[in-house]
Amino acid sequence: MTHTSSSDCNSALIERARRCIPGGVNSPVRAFGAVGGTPPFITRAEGAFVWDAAGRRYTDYVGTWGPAILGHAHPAVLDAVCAAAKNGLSFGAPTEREIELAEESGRLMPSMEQVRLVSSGTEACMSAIRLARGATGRKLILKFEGCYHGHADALLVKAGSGLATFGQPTSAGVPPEVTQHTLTLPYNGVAQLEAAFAQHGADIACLIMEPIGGNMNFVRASVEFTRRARELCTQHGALLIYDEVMTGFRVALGGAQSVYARAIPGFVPDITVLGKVVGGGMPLAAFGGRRAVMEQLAPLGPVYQAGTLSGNPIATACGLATLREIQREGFHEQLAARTRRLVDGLKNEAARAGVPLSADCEGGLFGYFLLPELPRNYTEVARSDAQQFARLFHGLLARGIYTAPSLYEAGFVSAAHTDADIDATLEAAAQALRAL
Ligand code: HOZ
Repeated sequence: MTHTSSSDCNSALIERARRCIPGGVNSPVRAFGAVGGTPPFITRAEGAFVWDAAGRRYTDYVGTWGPAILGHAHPAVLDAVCAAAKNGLSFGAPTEREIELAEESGRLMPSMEQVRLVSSGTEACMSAIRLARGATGRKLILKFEGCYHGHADALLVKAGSGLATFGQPTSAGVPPEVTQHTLTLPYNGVAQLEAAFAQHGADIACLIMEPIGGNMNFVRASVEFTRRARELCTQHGALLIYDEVMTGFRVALGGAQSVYARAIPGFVPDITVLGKVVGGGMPLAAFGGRRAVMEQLAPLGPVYQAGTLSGNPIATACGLATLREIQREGFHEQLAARTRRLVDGLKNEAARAGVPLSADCEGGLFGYFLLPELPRNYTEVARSDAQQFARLFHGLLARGIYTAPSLYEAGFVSAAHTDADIDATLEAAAQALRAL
């Protein structure tokens, strides 16, 4: 069945939303600014599908931007959330489930001897940076172009999707004094990384990186780049912060750090940042690392960090139920196989349609580019033809396939996507690619 993306219902809603919410949305990429048209207003989600206000069903590859690894409204997760809600919504006091979630996360990612729970990826990254600065007594932060670590002031420099999509290299409202201690380098640039440490090594508090750049679509850090990042941090006494908000529990049960540890024996970050899957769809994120570093946090240490909703009982119930489900035998193998089937299929269909397309995936995370070769950094991603991407996006949406409305965003497959769903997606993609 063919759909149109701008139904009367959705158009009426976005017009109404624009009157009372800036741009009509509560997070910029949802406004479809980069692709044009009207965003579907979602009324319901179940399994691999979302439904809009006009009652149209879409196969969903946004997956609420990552948390929905089990698919939407998984029964075991819903049961856990409803049971928790009956006992109260928020206590602002310690609960046993916080311990369970910290223990479980640390068991799956042993680099995290201790874990602190917060409410969003932005908060987790911001707190991890403060911790690294407090623990090292240094000021400089090293980050990479196209990597997004939330919207804390000091991190809004060349930060990929959202900013990239809207052509803002940084944000208004952030004084230069606030970002003067943030050094930004090209992703995968080993020589530039070495030069930065040679020049500033003694002042660098931390290097923060996405192991797979998921806010410039899907760009892998090379093994050599990751190895050098680890070695240089160790050599110069800087902390390596691995932002696994997108990759954590999604690309593998042990996160991207377990994937890179296969190629770099003994590889571990100093601090890991988690979000999305760890909260299963509720506002929950975390950061964790070695005990000696984590114990710099208040109330034990001098680095202050706090939150009324941190470790919220509903969010921890949701996260725990999700983490338990993804530990079922063969979960990630099957998820990876489905994602691979999608990515290989897209490449085949593009080749048949004569459209240059490259694509990559790891576990349940994927990306595709209207470029003949996979890009290695933000500059190469930005060579994509944004208009052609928008046409492909709308070709898919009109055929009931909901993908990220920006060429700088990654895609997400869930355990609820069946082979038949993937095949139907590929059939829609074949038509949309031929129509380009
Ligand atoms: N930060 C997300 C993009 N990488 C957007 C989240 C949203 O709009 O929900």
